[in-house]
Amino acid sequence: MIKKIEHIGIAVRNIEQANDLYSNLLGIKPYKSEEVQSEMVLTSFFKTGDSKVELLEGKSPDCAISKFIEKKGEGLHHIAFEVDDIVAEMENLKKLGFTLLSEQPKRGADNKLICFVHPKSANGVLVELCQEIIG
Ligand code: CMX
Repeated sequence: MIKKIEHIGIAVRNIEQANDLYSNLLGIKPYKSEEVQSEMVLTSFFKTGDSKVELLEGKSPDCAISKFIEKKGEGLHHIAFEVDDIVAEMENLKKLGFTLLSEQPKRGADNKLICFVHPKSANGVLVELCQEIIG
């Protein structure tokens, strides 16, 4: 079951500059910065009430974020929904005809198991499912 919007991902060219900009915009500092090797991205997170804003900078020209910026420019990249049971939700969405980008959940930033739904099967929006890793 979908619990809430966990975060919104924003693709940026320079995360240091974007951190300053979003710190000014939101009036808070990022609570975490993290490199996710598997996705080749640098990330930082801002708490905005119950949800978060994630900034993402690509670490290599052929990673998803760099390709996205090359094609569309900086901006909204994905929307992430928190779920209780990511495996069950993946099965459910698969049965409903959505295209998942991995067969198994992967380890993502901010202590989460994650899985993406292809934007072509979700009205042009890259959707992420995420589940907090406990322990
Ligand atoms: N939102 C909406 N549409 C997107 C998109 C996005 N974030 N990324 C790509 N697309 C669109 C492209 O515009 C393109 O559309 P057209 O065919 O109409 O031009 C289509 O999807 C295919 O795009 P592509 O450039 O050919 O890129 P790929 O097929 O190589 O990859 C995708 C697209 C979504 C499968 C890939 O970006 C992916 O696997 N994403 C999930 C992983 C990810 O985004 N990781 C970074 C974040 C990690 C984190 O949060 O920690």
